Amino acid sequence: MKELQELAEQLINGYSDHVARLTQELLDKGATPQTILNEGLVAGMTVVGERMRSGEMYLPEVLQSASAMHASLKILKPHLVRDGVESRGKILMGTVKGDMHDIGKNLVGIMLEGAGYEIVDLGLNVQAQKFVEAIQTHKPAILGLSAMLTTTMLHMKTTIDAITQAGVRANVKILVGGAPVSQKFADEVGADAYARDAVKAVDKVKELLAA
Ligand code: B1M
Repeated sequence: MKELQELAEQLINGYSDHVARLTQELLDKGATPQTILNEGLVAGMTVVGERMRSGEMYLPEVLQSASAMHASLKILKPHLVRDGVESRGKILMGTVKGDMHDIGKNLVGIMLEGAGYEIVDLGLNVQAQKFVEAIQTHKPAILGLSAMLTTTMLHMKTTIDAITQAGVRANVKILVGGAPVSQKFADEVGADAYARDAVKAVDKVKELLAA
């Protein structure tokens, strides 16, 4: 679809207004939210990542693309989330300390909300102690940790260690994800599960709660 390609291009250009308008137009034309997400937004963000790495795009431009992605996700969210579903369990989420990436984590949260789970989102750059306190306060069934940098992913271990030291590790199952994270890394840091993307995250949460 030509509009999906245009959506990806406008996202790369960082034009939030155009991205929002195109998202609505695609929905009106019957495109599914998943198609818009994967073939428009994620496709565009992949190019942004490549250009960032090669030095063709700088941080301010990448931030504009991120804002454009947020503008589209705001419109897509009600279509990804089912209304009036009784909560199937509480999930605490956050991006670990030092990490300012939240688009992927937000997407995982939206998909989990759509699958009927209640989300408590601590945001980004979350200190280990804040996760510990939130587990004690909210008593979630699952904690979802996100990291996008090879440096910050190490804070997944710091966070899990802090949770263990606080004596609440047995109260919560831990799911980890983010571009540099792998099943091997999840095993090394003592997580209960790893998910490659938002769709897999929903599957893993279902498996963890059934276990
Ligand atoms: Co950053 N950045 N960034 N960045 N950024 C990456 C991650 C990078 C790969 C770009 C590159 O060099 N090619 C690179 C990391 C290299 C590395 O460590 N291996 C990088 C870098 C280097 C940096 C800075 C250090 C740049 C600098 O300052 N010189 C800096 C670090 C800041 C910090 O965190 N301390 C930085 C900053 C930023 C912005 C703030 C400008 C912005 C983030 C804005 C925001 O999120 N609000 C940004 C962006 C946008 C990106 C890229 C371009 C896009 C990330 C994204 O949103 N992708 C990214 C390159 C790329 O990934 N293509 C890049 C779309 C999103 C839907 O996918 O986040 O992968 P993703 O989430 C997926 C899965 O990973 C998974 O499911 C999601 C949905 O399917 N997932 C989970 C994620 N969390 C999960 C949790 C789960 C389960 C699955 O369970 C709980």
